[in-house]
Formats: sequence, structure tokens, C-alpha cells
Amino acid sequence: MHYGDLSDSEQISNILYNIMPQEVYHLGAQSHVMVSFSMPEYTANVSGIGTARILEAIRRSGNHTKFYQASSSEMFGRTPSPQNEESPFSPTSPYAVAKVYAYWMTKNYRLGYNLFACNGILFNHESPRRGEIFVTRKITMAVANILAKKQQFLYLGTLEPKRDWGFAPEYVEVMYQILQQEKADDFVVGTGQQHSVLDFVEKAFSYVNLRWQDYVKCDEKYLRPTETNDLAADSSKIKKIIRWTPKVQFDDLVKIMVDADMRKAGLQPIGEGDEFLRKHFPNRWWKTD
Ligand code: F7E
Repeated sequence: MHYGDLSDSEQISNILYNIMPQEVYHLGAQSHVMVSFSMPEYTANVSGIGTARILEAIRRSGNHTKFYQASSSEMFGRTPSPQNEESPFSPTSPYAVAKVYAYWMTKNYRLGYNLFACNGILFNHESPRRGEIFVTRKITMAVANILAKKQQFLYLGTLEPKRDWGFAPEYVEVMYQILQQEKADDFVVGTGQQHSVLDFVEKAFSYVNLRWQDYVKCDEKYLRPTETNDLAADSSKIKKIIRWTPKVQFDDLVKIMVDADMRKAGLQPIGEGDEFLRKHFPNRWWKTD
């Protein structure tokens, strides 16, 4: 393990110089959209310029290090769905603006210096390991905690925004695949299915036979100054070139996450999510806690 920080270019250069990695997967960021409104400068420094620091360190090292940039569907912002590699960016948060900068730096280092640098433009990808302040995990934890009598209500912002939610382990595989192609390129990655936050709430509560209306309340503190409302991936390019198709669809994802949070809350899971994982990922991912 090497310690470093995305705001510290000297440290990043040293690490890259000493390790001489074949591949770099750059997933580091201040990645919470709401937090980026409170910390716009920090977000720009870490999530935006942090990418430039790594790219520049790779360029100066002279090594043929391949580079993966975790670009985000948030970059599309107000552009209507479905979004693909040709869709214009219209970012609606400091986080998304920082990611657009990082996207273009990655592309520029590819074009200008011939670096094998790729953007994976990933739509929301979730799992039982998702941070607790992102909406999917906040909902599935609340369902489990309400059942376990550890929580009374779930406070959310708007239930209207629509997202394209997939299963994170499948997206990690695709990151690897992107760097194994002959040619460096940019790819949109998502399921193509769109659901609202309300759909997620309804599915998670009904899975455990609870009426969401009895538990979900609105708290304005979770409303963002500007919102991204309409995201759904057109992943035709990656389907054609890498032959990637996700196995986990929306319903399965919700069940996987609720089952895992029920177990963490000391409850017996309903089991349909666990069953799905055992069937489709027998050797690896069914044990998600
Ligand atoms: O919000 C709404 C919220 O914070 C999803 C990051 O990984 O994916 C993620 O960004 C939606 C938004 O994710 C609450 O307003 C309502 O419309 O789970 P989220 P995100 O903003 O889509 C992209 C691809 C990234 O790149 C990001 O790094 O849910 N929402 N009520 C809420 N969201 C949160 N967090 N908390 C609420 O109480």
C-alpha cells in the first residue's frame, strides 16, 4: 500500500515513478454530488485537477501506463436521455463540472501525447458496499432498520429524478475490459433501463411488505440547487465492441441490496436477492457483505 493524495502532485509522481504500473484505474474523487455544492473548490481540485495530476505524472514517467478515467453520467446533466458517447455535456453540479474537465484532460492526453487513456462514462452503479449517503443505500438501509425497529422514518429529497442503476461488480469488469482493447477509446456504460427514485423506494419497501407511504418523508435539506433529472444510457457502442451486457436489472439490484442490509441489521433476509447472486455469480459475488 502506498499513501498519496490527489491534491499532491509530487506524491503522485513519486508513486507512479516507483511502481511503474501497467494500468491505472483512477476512481478517486469527492464523488458526492450534493457535497460538491458545499465544497466546489475542493471538488474541482480533487475530482478535476486530480486527474490532470495523474495524467501528467504518467506522461512525465515515460512509461506506457494505461489510464482509466472514471467519468460519470452526471456530465450529461440536462441533456435528455438516452445519452451516448456523442451526446453533449450539460453538467448541473460542481461535481459534474469537475468530471467534464477530467474527461477532456483524459481525451487531450490521448490525442496530444498518445497516452493509452480511456474514459468510462459510467451511469449509477450500486451494491451493498455503496456509501450510506447515496440514495439507493440510504433507502435499503432504512428498510432494514425500520424492520429491525432501529429507525422510524426515512427522510429524502425529491423522488422524481430518474436514473439508470446497475450493479457495481459488473461495471468493474467493464473498466478492466476497456483497458484491454487494442485502441484507447471512450465508452458509455449503463443498463439502458430508467427508474425514478420513487420506483426504487416502492420496490424496496414492497419487497419486505411495507407501505412506503407510512415511512418516507420529504426533507428539503436534501434538495440540490440544480438537479439532473433524466439519465438513461445508450450503451450500444460498448455492447458492440466489448460485447458487454449486464445481468443484473433493476428489480434484482434492489433485492440484492435489501437482502444484504437485512443481514447487516441482524435479520433473516427475504432471500430473492441472495438467490439471484448464487445463481448468476456462483463463485464470486453472492457473498457481498
Ligand atoms: O442521488 C436523489 C438525488 O446521491 C440520486 C454518484 O456516484 O452517481 C452518483 O450520483 C438521486 C438524485 O447519486 C436523496 O437528488 C433524493 O437525483 O444516490 P445519489 P447521484 O447524484 O446520481 C453518479 C453516476 C456519480 O458519478 C456520482 O459520483 O436521488 N435523492 N433524496 C437523494 N440523494 C441522496 N444522496 N440523498 C437523499 O436523501
